[in-house]
Amino acid sequence: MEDNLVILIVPPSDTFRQPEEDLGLGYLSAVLNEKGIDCEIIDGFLSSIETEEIKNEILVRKPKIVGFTLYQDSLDSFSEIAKFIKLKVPSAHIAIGGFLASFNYEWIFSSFPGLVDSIIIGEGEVTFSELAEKLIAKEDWKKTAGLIFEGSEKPSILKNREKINNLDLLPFPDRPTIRETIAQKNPVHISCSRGCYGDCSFCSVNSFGRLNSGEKWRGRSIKNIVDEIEEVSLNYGATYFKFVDDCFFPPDDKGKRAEELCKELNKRKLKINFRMSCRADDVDKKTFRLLRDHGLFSVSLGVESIIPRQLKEWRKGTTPKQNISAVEICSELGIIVQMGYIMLDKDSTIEELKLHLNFLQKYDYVITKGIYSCVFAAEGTDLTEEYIKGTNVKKKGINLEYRFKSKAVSEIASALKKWNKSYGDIYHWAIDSLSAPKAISGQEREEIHKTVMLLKRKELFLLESLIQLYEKGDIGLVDSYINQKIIENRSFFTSVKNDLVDFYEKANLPYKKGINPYL
Ligand code: B12
Ligand code: SF4
Repeated sequence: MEDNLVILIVPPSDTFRQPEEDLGLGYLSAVLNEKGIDCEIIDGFLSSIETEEIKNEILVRKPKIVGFTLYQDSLDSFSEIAKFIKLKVPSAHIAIGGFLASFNYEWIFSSFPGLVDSIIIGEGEVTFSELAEKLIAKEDWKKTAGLIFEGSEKPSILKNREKINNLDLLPFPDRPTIRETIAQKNPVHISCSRGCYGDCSFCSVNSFGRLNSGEKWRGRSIKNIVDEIEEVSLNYGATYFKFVDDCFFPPDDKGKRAEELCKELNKRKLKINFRMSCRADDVDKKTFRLLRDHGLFSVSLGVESIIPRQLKEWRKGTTPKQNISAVEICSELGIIVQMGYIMLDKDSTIEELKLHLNFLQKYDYVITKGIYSCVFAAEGTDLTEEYIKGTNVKKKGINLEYRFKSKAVSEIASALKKWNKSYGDIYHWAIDSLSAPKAISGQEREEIHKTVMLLKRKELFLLESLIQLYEKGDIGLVDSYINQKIIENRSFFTSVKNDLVDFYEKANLPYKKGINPYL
């Protein structure tokens, strides 16, 4: 047993999503190593390391602590590895963390009895390093704030764990997979801030922030961010960056942070390409022109809807006008918009569907994640709390399923879902290079954008036809209509698939197929 060794694992995932750097574990590892505790990361997802190989590594190294980050699509590989550890290296402490673990701790303890020693709730660095120090010193770890264990009391202790207020005090994250990341043409991740000042009821980021006490939005200083960008550029030649924070801007910023960033990049003569996420009401032309001129080529924009009812119920805090203006500004500036958009919820009506359709048709050049988009009631969110009180909902594992109130909407939603199930893999493949976004040239982006538009327009035409069927009084024909369309379009999708194979080969982009567990 290596008395001082911590191994952090991203288990292999069975998913259509393409792997990217895991900054969460990178930060945990950097903090532990800084404290003199040996910490290594095995990214089974990104590095395609099979569970057998991970088990072997653990058997040979016999770590003191094994930490896992969990997603729904990696639960099987996690439980296989954890069972092996309990059998072969029983002295190792198994800790898990991240969003899924933080919101579903009761379900985890009951689904994997005896496998998990502790679950770290919320932000991990301080809690996990305290836990590791106590375990190494053989002290009682059970009173550590911010964690929970099987049989422990409900997490009133969690409230004691403060969020890290000054993020500049954190070391830069360890990046054991950076060479692979760049070779896979993935952008290098940078976390410029944590949390979001928004309060959307469906949002996991919002509820995750409430698991620990402290400020909602915390930003690193621009100097600290650019120091890291510079270091990664110089050491590894990285030029494409993904700012993974959900909201680059602090509240009431009025473009100040963007100006500061651009000034600092100029001062150091750093020429980078980057993507960021923000709210629609953070977009103004002057700021975004400046950002574009300093490398912003893509923005993940939380529009969600243009229906006042939905924006209000979801506490989005933006108006349809602000949402539309943000999309128009980005398009005018030639910035790709990866638009967060949720068309359906349990109260959706046909009239609302028509408004969505008009909007999506008018601004069809934005990238969306497929025509079937339905509000996801994630565990821990206010929306889920509210839905649970309703009668049309049932729990399936850790997911909440609900029915649509309108029969017609329900028929159309099922048809769209069926369509996405049939061809969603091709759609996802097509948008991935734009939505990740991959480190490809502007010309390649334009080329793949054309393919995405072909697919998207087909989906929008389909939605229009379904609404027309309803208006003609033929809602009963929706299912047979979609079945017919799925068959009719086989050769179209085969030809798009061939184009994608060519494109990915030409652009030298890897792509791993997988299933979408959410459809
Ligand atoms: C980049 C990203 C990805 C990347 C890389 C994933 C990764 N492994 O980091 C990719 C594109 C692959 C991805 C995929 C998915 N993602 Co994602 N992703 C993000 C994003 C934008 C940033 C992650 C990040 O780097 N954060 C910054 C770091 C510092 O924070 P962190 O990762 O949360 O880690 C901290 C804590 O969570 C905790 N922690 C995490 N793991 C562990 C483990 C241990 C042992 C301990 C002690 C602590 C700990 O400590 C860390 C340091 O404080 C987040 C949004 C967000 N705000 O985080 C969504 C997010 C995490 N993703 C999400 C989802 C849903 C997914 C997918 C399931 C989507 C899908 N439809 O398939 C897939 C899962 C596929 C998979 N198996 O990974 C959701 C999770 C929501 C939820 N309730 O579970 C988020 C929150 C987005 C959202 N707004 O809803 N994602
Ligand atoms: S603005 Fe975006 S990140 Fe912020 S709370 Fe709303 S959905 Fe979440």
